[in-house]
Amino acid sequence: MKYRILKALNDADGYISGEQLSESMGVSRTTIWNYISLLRREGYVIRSVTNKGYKLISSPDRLSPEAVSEGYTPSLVGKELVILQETDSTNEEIKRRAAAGAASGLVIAAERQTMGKGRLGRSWESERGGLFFSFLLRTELPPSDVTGITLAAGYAVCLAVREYSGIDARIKWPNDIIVGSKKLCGILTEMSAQPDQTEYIVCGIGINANNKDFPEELREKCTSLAEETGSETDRSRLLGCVLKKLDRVLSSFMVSLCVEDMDHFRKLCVTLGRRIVFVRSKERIEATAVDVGSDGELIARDDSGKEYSINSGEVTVQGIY
Ligand code: BT5
Repeated sequence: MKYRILKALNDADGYISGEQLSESMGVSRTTIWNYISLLRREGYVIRSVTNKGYKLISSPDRLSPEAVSEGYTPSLVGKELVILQETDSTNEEIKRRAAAGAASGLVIAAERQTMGKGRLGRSWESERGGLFFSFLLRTELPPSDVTGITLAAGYAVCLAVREYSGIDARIKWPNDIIVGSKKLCGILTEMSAQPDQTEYIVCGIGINANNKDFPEELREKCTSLAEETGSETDRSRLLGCVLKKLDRVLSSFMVSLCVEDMDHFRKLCVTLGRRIVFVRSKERIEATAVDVGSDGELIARDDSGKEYSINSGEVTVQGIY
């Protein structure tokens, strides 16, 4: 009932009367009033004016499972959703629960991480206002067949951010999401596997949403939705949007993205056509990124025309952080 009232307030173009609300919900006006009081206690600012009714002025910046799942029935990612106030790292939390038998599709989001992780032992700034979550996928495919999941996850996040905010978010291969030349989102994929069989994959996503006070050393190279749009992000709605895209992209994921998604990925990938630097057998190589192969590998060509296929590791892209 609370969420139906909230939705009606959200959808209303201006004020909505107590009478309208009680009629459409089939409850008394006193019940409506009690729920309005409850919502106010939870941080929603709702104005009430005699003879006009109620108007939602603002919502608290808090993740709500009901708001995340609104209008979306997951077939895979998000079948179970857990929201924590604080954890060390949502990837670690998923790994603990995976070891205890958690099912594929579990999503864990946290309002704050005390030890947010990047790749290669780096850390991820995880102050309140950001969106931090991870999902669990169980598969028995060989590890070599699931490497494209990281690419698919970055693609899904990029689509969701573009749809939610309208900003020109792009992908820096394999899966950083950037705006202009600054990083908006990072993705960390980890897996538990035998040489020939995967047990599970944990994919963790950090999106800078309403967090904008970054430490000095990061200010020049990262950005947030708050900075880019000049307005507050409804993080529950954004998370719902990302989960929906992930669910669609990963439900049809068979070793690689489908052809249409792969073509779209290439269009959104800022790395293509740029000069890059990477290391191969301890040698530093400069080349131009020319394509992304169907398994997600980056294809680069050096000035002598020699082609390289890059599957992982660090790639520096000229002009981007
Ligand atoms: C990543 O690593 O980009 C992967 C980040 C994954 C974070 C998510 S949050 C949910 C889940 N739980 C976790 O513990 N992790 C995942 P990498 O490419 O190594 O980038 C790390 C580098 O990005 C750092 O060394 C900083 O330079 C920079 N950085 C740190 N925090 C940042 C932030 N909030 N926004 C932009 N850049 C940041």
